Amino acid sequence: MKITDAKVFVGGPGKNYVTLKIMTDQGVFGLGDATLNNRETLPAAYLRDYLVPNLIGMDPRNSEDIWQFFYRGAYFRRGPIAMAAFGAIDMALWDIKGKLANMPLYQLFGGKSRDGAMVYAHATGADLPDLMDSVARYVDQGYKAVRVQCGIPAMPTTGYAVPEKTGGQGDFITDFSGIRPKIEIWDTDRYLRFMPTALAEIRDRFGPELKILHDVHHRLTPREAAAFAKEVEPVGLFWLEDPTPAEDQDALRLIRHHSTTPIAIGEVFNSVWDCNRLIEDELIDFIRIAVTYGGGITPVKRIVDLAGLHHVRTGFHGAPSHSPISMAAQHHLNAWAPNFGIQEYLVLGTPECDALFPSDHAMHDGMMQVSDAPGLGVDFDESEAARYDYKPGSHPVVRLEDGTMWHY
Ligand code: GCO
Ligand code: MG
Repeated sequence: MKITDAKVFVGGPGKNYVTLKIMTDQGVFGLGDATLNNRETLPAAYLRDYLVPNLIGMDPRNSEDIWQFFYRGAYFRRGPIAMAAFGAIDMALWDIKGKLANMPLYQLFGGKSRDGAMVYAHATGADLPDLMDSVARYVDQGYKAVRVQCGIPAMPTTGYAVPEKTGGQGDFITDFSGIRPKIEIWDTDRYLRFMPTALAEIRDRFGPELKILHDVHHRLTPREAAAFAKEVEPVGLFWLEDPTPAEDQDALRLIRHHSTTPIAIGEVFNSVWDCNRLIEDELIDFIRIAVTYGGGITPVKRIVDLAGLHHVRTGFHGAPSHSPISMAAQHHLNAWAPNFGIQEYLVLGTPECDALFPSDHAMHDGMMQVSDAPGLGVDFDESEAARYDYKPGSHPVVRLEDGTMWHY
């Protein structure tokens, strides 16, 4: 069996999804996602210029050897651009494998460990009453878990992932007006004075059953994060995410020594070598790596197994930047993983997105039900894809009030 061709598409409804389609001499094709938010053209170019020409002629069933060939063969290892490109190939090869076996991928991993996988939604508010309304809407829809982000009083600009105005909806991260980013102003003291009380009020209003998550988005120092994690212990958070910039694996030790609040880290990781100490030293509770820029199913499944040895559960990244293809890969891992924790999930389900990526994966009452279709269980409509082009966009960047650059 041979790979005969592979095509890369960039575009989508309100997103620049990077979609890889690998064709074979037996008519079976596989799909992969290489979307790297706001840097989408780079994994696409890596695929087109270097990887696809090497793929042609390879046996698509040898997904392990192909992964090693690209990873080891690159010589300069790791990094989100390369790993997103390898990830797309790996997903597509697993998709082909599942279609050849006529089985959904979770069966190839070891079958189902649960009926549905719990997801969390993003509740956001320009201020606390606005956030309460947003949480209530998700609770009414049956969600069991919500991530809560709120505008901070007296902060000079809107904060991370919150709407500018009350009732605002949507993706507050990418600004498609061009590649020059907007600037957000951050003040840690104002955040630390406000957020613990806000979290306590959310717990009071919604009671003990709701799983409440909060994303600090890398903005605190280890000492500040330790104090914050300790202060919010009575709220009983499901997790506190990215309390510090995640490159410094040892920083987590200070937080761990001062608090029992569960910690989730990893959405910016792309290798086991970014998180092996965090896992082996049991400094985190949830690993957030994504199948896309974690290099695909092959390496991420190994991270899940390592995590399972150390009481670390999964909480794969599921920001709207991931296409339904990599989300499907995660749905299959979530159905299988003995140490599954939760899945971040934003309803992509616009009619346009469903038309581009038809699938039977379905969300009911805050639980994801994995599709039983062979492979990943997602299709890609090329005639729909022809409607979209790449649109330049950017994340905001963050500065302190005196102009110092800070972590986004
Ligand atoms: C999350 C993340 C994202 C990131 C985004 C960056 O927890 O979902 O923090 O929203 O900001 O993926 O591209
Ligand atoms: Mg996050």
